[in-house]
Amino acid sequence: MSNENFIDSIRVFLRSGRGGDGCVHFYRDKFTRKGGPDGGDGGNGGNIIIKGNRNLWTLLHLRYKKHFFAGNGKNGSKNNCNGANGKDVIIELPLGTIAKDEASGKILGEVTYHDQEIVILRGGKGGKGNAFFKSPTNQAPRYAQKGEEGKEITVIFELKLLADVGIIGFPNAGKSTLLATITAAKPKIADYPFTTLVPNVGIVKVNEIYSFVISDMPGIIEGAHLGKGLGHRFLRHIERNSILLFLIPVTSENIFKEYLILLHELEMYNKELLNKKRIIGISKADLLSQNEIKELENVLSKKLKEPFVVFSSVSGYNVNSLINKLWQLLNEN
Ligand SMILES: Nc1nc2c(ncn2[C@@H]2O[C@H](COP(=O)(O)OP(=O)(O)OP(=O)(O)O)[C@@H](O)[C@H]2O)c(=O)[nH]1
Ligand SMILES: [Mg+2]
Repeated sequence: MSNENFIDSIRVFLRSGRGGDGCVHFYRDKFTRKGGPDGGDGGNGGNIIIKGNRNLWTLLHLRYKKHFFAGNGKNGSKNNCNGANGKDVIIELPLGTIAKDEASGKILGEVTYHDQEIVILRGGKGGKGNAFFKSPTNQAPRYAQKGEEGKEITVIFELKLLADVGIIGFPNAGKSTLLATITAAKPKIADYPFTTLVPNVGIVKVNEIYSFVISDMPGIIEGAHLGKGLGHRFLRHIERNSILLFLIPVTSENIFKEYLILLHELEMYNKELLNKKRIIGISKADLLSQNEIKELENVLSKKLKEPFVVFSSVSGYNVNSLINKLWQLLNEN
């Protein structure tokens, strides 16, 4: 995937509930042989509802659940008892997801804020019981309404993915290798600078339900904001990332200096980039011994205000802890 934002889309089959039938019944007891009509109404069929959830970032959680059936309404009964409504189905979606009717292409709804609920397919209405039809001219109606059928549609959920996390670093820092390690993306990786020419995007699965989007980009070098190297052309992409992951390899001659150069380049390009949440990944930890890693961590924790993780894409060391930190950062306000 060579585009920095791409469309995640999923096709689902939806069926709303059938409405319950109205009931035909006349009141009877020991003393009343010919009571009035008391048949209750049928319950409404369940609706299919979409709901915004700010903790979802992709549609991955729907990959294996493609059919949604809402419950049917119960029939009305005697004593003016109305049938219960059918159970609604609530489908949680990331903010920004659009629901489209596949057949007509019509947009049925778009979730834009947390907990927003939109009914995209109504259940059938429950039928009225015979009590409802009683009138001065017809005191004993012998009929009731049937419940309405549920409806069936195929819907496409579409989400334009913007990378939530952008990986930034000098050429050869291991940005694309990290992307390839934690997502299914297959970016080109090589031991020469400027292997990556355009950003690559991938989805990181945090667990069965949650995932987020990450992208690498061409390496940034000193003077990038003046047009040196390639990175400047893509700096505008990171304006849309909510977290910046700075990648600096343990082989760097001076980790702090490298970090400051990267920060300076971003600042010169657009000061506001420095307001974004930052985390620092120290890559290629497999090139150090456990003792060296401990020492490095000690130094870093004294000098850095930002969260950091020393990790290795090659050995897998601390990769999960990096993913968890990114997830945490992404979800804190
Ligand atoms: N030992 C070790 N080597 C790594 C690791 N990650 C990446 N490398 C190597 O570092 C070199 C550069 O890796 P890339 O992932 O292409 O680096 P990049 O930051 O994407 O580079 P550009 O696209 O050129 O900016 C390759 O030879 C990788 O095999 C790691 O965790 N350990
Ligand atoms: Mg690369």
